[in-house]
Amino acid sequence: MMEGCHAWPEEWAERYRQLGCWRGETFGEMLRQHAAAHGDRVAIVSGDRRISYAELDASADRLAAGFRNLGLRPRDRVIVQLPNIPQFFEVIFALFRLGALPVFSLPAHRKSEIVYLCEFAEAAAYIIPDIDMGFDYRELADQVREAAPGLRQVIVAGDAGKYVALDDLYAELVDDIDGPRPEDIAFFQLSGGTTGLPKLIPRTHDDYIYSLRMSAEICALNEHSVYLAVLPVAHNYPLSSPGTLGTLYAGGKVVLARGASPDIAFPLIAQEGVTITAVVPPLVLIWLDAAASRRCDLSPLRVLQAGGAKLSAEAAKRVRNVMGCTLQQVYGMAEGLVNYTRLDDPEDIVVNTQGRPMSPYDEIRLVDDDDREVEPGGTGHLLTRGPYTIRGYYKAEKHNAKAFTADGFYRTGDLARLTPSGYLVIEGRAKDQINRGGDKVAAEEVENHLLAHPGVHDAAVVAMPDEFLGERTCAFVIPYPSSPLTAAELKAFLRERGLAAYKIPDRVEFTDSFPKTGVGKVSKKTLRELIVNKRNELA
Ligand code: J2J
Repeated sequence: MMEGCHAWPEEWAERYRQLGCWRGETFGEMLRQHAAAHGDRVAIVSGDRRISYAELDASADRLAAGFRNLGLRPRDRVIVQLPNIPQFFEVIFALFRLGALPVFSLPAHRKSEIVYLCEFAEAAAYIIPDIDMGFDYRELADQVREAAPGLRQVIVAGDAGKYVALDDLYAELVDDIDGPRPEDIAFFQLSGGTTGLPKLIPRTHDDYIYSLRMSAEICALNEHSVYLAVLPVAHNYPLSSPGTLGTLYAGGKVVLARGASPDIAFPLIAQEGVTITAVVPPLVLIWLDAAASRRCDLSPLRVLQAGGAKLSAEAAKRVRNVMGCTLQQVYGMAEGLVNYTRLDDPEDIVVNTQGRPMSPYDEIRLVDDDDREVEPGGTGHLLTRGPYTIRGYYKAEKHNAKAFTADGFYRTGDLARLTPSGYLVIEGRAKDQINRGGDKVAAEEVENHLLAHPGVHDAAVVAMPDEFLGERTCAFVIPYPSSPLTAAELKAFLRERGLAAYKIPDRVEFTDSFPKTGVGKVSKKTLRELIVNKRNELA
């Protein structure tokens, strides 16, 4: 196993192989087999472009050769920050073939996140679009290179300017590439984060492909399935639950949307015969309103998945009538464990639970603050272990000691209860994170950026309830007495530091002290109550 990564203990690895979870597949081979079996079938649709399995397979080979010519080697880390464009798939399958390791970053990430990733992962290359959604990623690359001089290559999909053009890299593959083994790390996902710095999640070919196979089965995917990707494709949910990769695993068709609004997504559903798509709760609300108020043909759609944050039962109840399809709740995490309501589950379960584990070999524990099992039906901290849940973050020994139990259970940081039929209901969160409509914000990360401002004495970031996003972020700030600070000034400061926009606090409250807990820590619970009360008074 690669340095800094935690393999499953050998007896567990052997068990997962014997149980048939890990079948010795790799991503490179998976695509190769589809190309051989039905090469002319469409794999990816993007605007007017239709890419067959054979074409995707050939592009991956040629690009792998190009990456190798450029000096990329097996196990080199490559930051991939691409939007929903076909090149995303050509790039990642090329890297998979080569055994180089994509580090998946989101389009919203900016200098602060990318510089950290480049340095922490010791990245050899950074792959970006030219301009997307009005933002010039080449300018971001300029800043990143200045701050992270170890970065060897910047590769651009589109107009590359002074950087390497992805288009120029497609080369002839002259000899076979000795690809990775199934038990090797395939890529790194990013954790939603609870600490000052995001953690890297190493996933193997074996474990991830198992999660794709189970997801595809539960979602009844086959070669006739059409998956619409509206969320950013690099995120674990649209990538694997069953997402784009699960759809390719099943031999189906992936349709890439360049946005999630009904104006973009609904016509694609009708034109391409989309059968399944995945959204976050705020989008469910927008789509329900749009579908109820206009004439649109959503008839091909069989399954609307909602996940990433908790969907309200009220919204859940409306989906079948308004959208004319089955709702599937998905509760998952990039670290592993994914839960689904099943397509034939009764209404009550689909509306009121966040599903049950996808694998019979997922182990679930619900414990109190002292790690003791809670009473049946009681709410507790959710711990999990299984054939596709990691045993440790990359190079994070100190954090791993807290985030995993001695016997390898991952502490999800979520509070949940189990129904008598074994479905999970998410009741809350113990981790210091804000879930902004599916976008995860680590309080400590934002606090550290606020503390870098010379006028800030102390800062505490908490969630405040929000009807649309579920939660928004509120930063409580104690300024130095002599510095007259404004909220606008602080937000601008965070933007200048290159923090992703979704992490900029929605609201800033100035105060001269923080409420404390019995042991003298800042009481975030009291701060959360404070902001709720203040908003109620204003309303
Ligand atoms: C409540 N909270 C949820 C849900 C995630 C599939 C689906 C989602 C993710 C994901 C994913 C929730 N109800 N339905 O990777 O493969 C919160 C929990 C969880 C955290 C994980 C997938 N679905 N959550 O959202 O790594 O707090 O993955 O621990 O981004 O999102 O976030 P992330």
